[in-house]
Amino acid sequence: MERIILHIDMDAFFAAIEQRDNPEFQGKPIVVGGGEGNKGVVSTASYEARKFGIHSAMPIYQAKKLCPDAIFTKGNYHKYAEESVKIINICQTITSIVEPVSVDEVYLDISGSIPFFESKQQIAETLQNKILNELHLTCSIGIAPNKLLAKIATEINKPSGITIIEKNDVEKLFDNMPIEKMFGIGEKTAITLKNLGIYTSGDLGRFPESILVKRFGKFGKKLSYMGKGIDKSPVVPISSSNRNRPKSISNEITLLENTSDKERIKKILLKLTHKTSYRLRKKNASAHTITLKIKYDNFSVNTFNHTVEQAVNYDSEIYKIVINLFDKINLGFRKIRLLGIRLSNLEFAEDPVQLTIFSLYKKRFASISQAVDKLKKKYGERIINIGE
Ligand code: TTP
Ligand code: MG
Repeated sequence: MERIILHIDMDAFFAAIEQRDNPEFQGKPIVVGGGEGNKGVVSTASYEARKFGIHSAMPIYQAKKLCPDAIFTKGNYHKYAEESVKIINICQTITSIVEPVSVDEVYLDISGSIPFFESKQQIAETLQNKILNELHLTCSIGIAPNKLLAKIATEINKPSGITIIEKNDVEKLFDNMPIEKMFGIGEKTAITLKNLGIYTSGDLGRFPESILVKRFGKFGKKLSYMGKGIDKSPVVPISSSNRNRPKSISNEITLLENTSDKERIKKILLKLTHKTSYRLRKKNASAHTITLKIKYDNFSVNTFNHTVEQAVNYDSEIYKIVINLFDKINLGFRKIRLLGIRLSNLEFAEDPVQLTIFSLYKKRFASISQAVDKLKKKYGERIINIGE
């Protein structure tokens, strides 16, 4: 059976959410991103702001030069993540084979859904309408025999478009597609390909595979497939097998040198907080009880714990509790040899979609935890090392 893949990409995602939630932003140039003052880069810009040449990854100060009257907002990643979850939930009403690939992009394998609808076009319209009615956001959709072509299709009519690519359209489309516009081909690869006389995706498809393999190794084979519009990768649905539930999550660290330097100890506790809370979030969990363990240079051990009514799982929340516990300790003449944090009394969110979205945001933004920017400012870049 021929596969039918649908790709969806939200229009000006973060900016559209801000426009929806702040009616005074509607129809205006909006720029989301940046940090304090003019620091940082643009996350995204509304289509009104794009007319001035503003785009993702552009430094904020440059965007301000291009359009001083634009509305600049830092953005709220938690809110965006919640919207991503809702989008996936809506996609799952069309089929269960739904794979989120970025914060605002999803693939659906709709091969089996066709009998329930009039046409591919109608599936796309249904999805667009649901998202518009329920979330008041617009999206663009591409439908094609595979993921590669579906993603290309989405880009063709943005914003709010629906584009269907059939197998027979590929040759003409690819002959008109400059090689640097092809997904998965970076700047460097494009230069190398041009040196081989490959200027369009069509050229790539016609180029002898053996030479590409010689030049690029395994990637050469993939390139050759891409040039022919072939992509055999499946849509991998979100797994619901996250049933692995620990009783507690803990991390300890033995210090290289015993110390009573409180600032140093707090930095180490921050690192430990990142580690444990990251593991906690990966399990889609939050904790009611936070325990601080301390081993002194005389090898005696103390534990201190605090239980909260509302379970926590962000670094900032957990770190605050850890520091409160630590500040109450009277070290006296003792030095600390080992520090540990244990998160227990765990509560699990069932939803694997949330977990998937969390990891996508993390991949994109280094950390979803709001605490990170604040902590970076306080302790410097190096101490912030979220992840494992
Ligand atoms: P995109 O889908 O690339 O962009 P977009 O949705 O804003 O606009 P388009 O209509 O062209 O699809 O990215 C989705 C979100 O990811 C975007 O709203 C903000 C964020 N993002 C960044 O933070 N930095 C980046 O460099 C890019 C490309 C996106
Ligand atoms: Mg988008």
